[in-house]
Amino acid sequence: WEEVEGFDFRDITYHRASEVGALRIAFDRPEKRNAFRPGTVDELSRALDHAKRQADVGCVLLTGNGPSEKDGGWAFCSGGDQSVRGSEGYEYRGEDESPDKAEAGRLHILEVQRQIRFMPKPVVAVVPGWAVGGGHSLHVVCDLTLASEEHAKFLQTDPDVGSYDAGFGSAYLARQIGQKKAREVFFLGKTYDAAEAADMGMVNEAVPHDELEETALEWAARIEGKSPNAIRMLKYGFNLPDDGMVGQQVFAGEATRLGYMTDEAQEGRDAFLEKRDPDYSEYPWYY
Ligand code: 1HA
Repeated sequence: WEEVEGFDFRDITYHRASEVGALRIAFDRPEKRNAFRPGTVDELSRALDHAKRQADVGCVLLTGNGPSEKDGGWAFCSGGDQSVRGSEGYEYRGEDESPDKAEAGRLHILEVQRQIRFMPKPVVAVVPGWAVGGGHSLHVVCDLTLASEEHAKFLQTDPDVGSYDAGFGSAYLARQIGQKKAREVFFLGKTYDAAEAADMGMVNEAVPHDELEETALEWAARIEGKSPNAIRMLKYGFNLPDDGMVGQQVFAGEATRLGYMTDEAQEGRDAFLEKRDPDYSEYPWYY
């Protein structure tokens, strides 16, 4: 892994694989079980935006660094940092955080969820430990989840702390594991290990902890070997039925992008620029 240049992140690390077109974004607050504060979310958002734009990258790995030096615990992400949660939502507080009033009441993690959802390449949640609350929802929204057999644990504490991801975190989870099970996750707040989560269908595979990163890279390499357009159309196709008209808009945008690449569409553009009627006679009405 090589550090991606041009960023000076505090709460995350951002690396590029040396031999595979893959990026690794990792929460880097292991002593807090990788809880995210507003600044963490901003950094994550910037990294995801950068990752989206890398034409030679086919896969993004989202993970959590560890273990904690304090107690050796592992975490993917434990959700919103409860110590900076203000009465208007999550607000900046503390020495490095901007006191800008306009930034208060922020729930920008939902924007990050949309960035992952609409990322034109797969995002894999690589879960080395706890995935809790808003951290659980992040793994739910990722395209695939790979988990540590020994240390991964999945838990929804949202209703314990008076929070609720009534969007992707619950509704999309219900698509993955069914309504009864998803309601169990939120209403009972049980902890599931990687094998249980895989049985439920919210984890793709549980692997031994020391093979986690290596397996994640193998997955990235497999994805990277495939047709970028095919993977992208499939991702947006999978999203479409659950994303309503936004899903249609994203998928249709891809259809238009591909359409623009045809001679037929270019004839329309050329005719306009040459101030003549378009001649589509060469282009069949396919059936
Ligand atoms: O639901 C949403 C949203 C919904 C809609 C829109 C936006 C949303 C944005 C966010 C969220 C949420 O994420 S709500 C859910 C917030 N997260 C939690 O309720 C999880 C709280 N943490 C825990 O339940 C546990 O810490 C744990 C199951 C993750 C781990 O337990 P463990 O292994 O026993 O460790 P523990 O000793 O509890 O934690 C280690 C250290 O990490 C503790 O600090 P220390 O006492 O050593 O100083 C602990 O306080 C800290 N820590 C863990 N999680 C958080 C945290 N500190 C702040 N915030 C945390 N989330």
